[in-house]
Amino acid sequence: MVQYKEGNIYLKIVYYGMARSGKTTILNTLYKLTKEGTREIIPVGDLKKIDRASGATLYFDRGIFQSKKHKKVYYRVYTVAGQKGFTPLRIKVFNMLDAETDAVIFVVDSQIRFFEDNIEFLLELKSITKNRLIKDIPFIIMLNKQDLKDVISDEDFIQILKNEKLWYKAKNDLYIWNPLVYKTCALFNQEKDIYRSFYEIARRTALYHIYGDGKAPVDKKISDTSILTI
Ligand SMILES: Nc1nc2c(ncn2[C@@H]2O[C@H](COP(=O)(O)OP(=O)(O)OP(=O)(O)O)[C@@H](O)[C@H]2O)c(=O)[nH]1
Ligand SMILES: [Mg+2]
Repeated sequence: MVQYKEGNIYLKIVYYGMARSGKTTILNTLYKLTKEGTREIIPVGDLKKIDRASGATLYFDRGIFQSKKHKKVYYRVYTVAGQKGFTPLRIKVFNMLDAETDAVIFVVDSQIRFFEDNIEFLLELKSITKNRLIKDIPFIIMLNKQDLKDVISDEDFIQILKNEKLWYKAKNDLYIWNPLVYKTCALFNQEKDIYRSFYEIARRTALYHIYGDGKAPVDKKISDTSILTI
C-alpha cells in the first residue's frame, strides 16, 4: 500500500518467482544500470541482501530507488526467496515488510523443463494476492533467461495467463492493463529489457495510484495517453 512519510511517497514493487529464476540478478543489474545516472530513477544507498553464501536468497533483497523527475517518489523494490517451503517468508515479504505490496513483476525461469514449477509459483501468487492482480495490483511478466536454449515463448505464457484468468478480453475495460510479457536476460553484460520492464511497472504503479485511487484506472482518456509519471 502506498505510504506517505515526511512528505514523500513510497511505492512497493516485488519481484516474485521460483528459485533461481533470476530475481536477485535482475535487481543487481537494475541497480548497476540506474547507478550510472542516465535513467529516470536512481538508487538511494546500497542493496540490502539476506542470502546464503551460495547466493540463494534466504529472506529478501531490497533496493530503494528515487524518481529523478518527481523527487518525492520512492520505489521500494523487493525480491522474495524462491525456494519451495519458503512460502511463509514470501507472504511476510509481500504483506508486511514496510507496507503491503503495490505491484508485482513475475519472474519466470524460461527453460521449458521448469514449466510446471513456474505455474506452481503463479498459483501461489494468485492465492496470496487474493485475485487482486491486474484489478488492484499492477502486474507484468519477465520471461527471464531467454539467452538459454529450449525456452518458453511469450505466446505459450500468455496462454497460461488466459487459463488462469489473468488476461482480459479486448471488450473488457481492464484489457489495457493486461500484463506485458518481456523476454529478458538479467546477466549484466548481456542484459535485455531489465530497465524497460521496471520502468513499465513503475509507470503503471503510479497511474493506478494517481488516476485509479489504488485500482486499475479505466477512464478511456487515461488509457489513450502515454503519461509518463515515473
Ligand atoms: N543464463 C542466464 N542466467 C541467469 C539469468 N538470470 C540469472 N541467471 C543465473 O541464475 C542463477 C540464479 O540467479 P538468482 O538471481 O540468484 O536467482 P533468484 O531468483 O534470486 O533465486 P532465489 O533467491 O533462490 O529465489 C545465477 O547463477 C544467475 O547468474 C539470465 O537471464 N540468463
Ligand atoms: Mg534471490
